[in-house]
Amino acid sequence: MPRVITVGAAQLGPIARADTRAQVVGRMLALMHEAKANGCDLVVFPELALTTFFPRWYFERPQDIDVFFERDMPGPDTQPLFDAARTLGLGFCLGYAELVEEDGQEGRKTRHFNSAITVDKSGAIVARYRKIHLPGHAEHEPWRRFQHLEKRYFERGNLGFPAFRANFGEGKAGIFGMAICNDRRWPETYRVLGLQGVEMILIGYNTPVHNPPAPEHDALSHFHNQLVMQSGAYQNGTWVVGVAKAGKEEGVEQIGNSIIVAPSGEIVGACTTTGDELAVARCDLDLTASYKNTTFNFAHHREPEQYRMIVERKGAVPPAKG
Ligand code: ING
Repeated sequence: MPRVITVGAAQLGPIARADTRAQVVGRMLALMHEAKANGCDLVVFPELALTTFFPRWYFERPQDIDVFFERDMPGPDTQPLFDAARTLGLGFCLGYAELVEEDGQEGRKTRHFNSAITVDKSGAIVARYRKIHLPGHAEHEPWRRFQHLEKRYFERGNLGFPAFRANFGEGKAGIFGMAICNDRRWPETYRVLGLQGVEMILIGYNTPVHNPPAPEHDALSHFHNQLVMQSGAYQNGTWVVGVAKAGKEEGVEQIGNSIIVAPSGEIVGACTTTGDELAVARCDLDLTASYKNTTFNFAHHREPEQYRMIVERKGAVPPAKG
């Protein structure tokens, strides 16, 4: 029996700084009910889905920053999402700002991560991921039209890129992975998951149209968004679901372009607005075998020894003589 999972890309439109968690969770619950009505087994929400994208502003005081973080997951504001998972029989992937007391090199301290969890149909958290590729900068850069201070507000993720088994109903079990926003631009993200046999990668993002360090790329923001996820899917024989926080949010235009990509690299579902919108696709996880067992049969065709030699040779090509 084919392992077909019906997936909803649950794109969110702008979230204002003044919007409460309850207001946002209400919008997410509406998308979960719509997903259920469309036969979904799993919905994917964006990165930092509970609040406005706060790294666009410079804050100094911890109390101004920590208001955007969740100390508990589920907490009182997010418990309705977990209840809905159970009552509707619908899994979800949620991106959020995670504040946690955790041991590290410097002993036990408060840690701040840009995180995502996957919750199954019973309402249980089955996997957690913490964003590794943190874009932007750490200090205030007033020359920018808006800031991108992820390197200031988050620590680099410390969980690696773990693929995990999850089950979204009878005959709907597979190997999943998560990534967050800028992670999707790096081929290593997909390959590290691909080497673990991943069959579907769940990605949320907040992507401004304008990239202050490289405004010449702005017109290509949709193209680059699709390029990286389509190539990551094809080159690793996996489904990829990319979901935006979209629209003009606190004055900053963010791309929508949420898409569901097949292991062929083809886009099989897409949002066409920049608001709250659900795109749905039936995803046959067994389709991944058509690529994993042929073109991208890593055991037969990949040459890790050759790559290792190049990596160990290190450094760029030496300058031309003379
Ligand atoms: N946002 C952006 C992203 O990687 C960015 C940052 C925008 C990088 C445009 C390059 C170009 O989609 C997050 N949150 O990572």
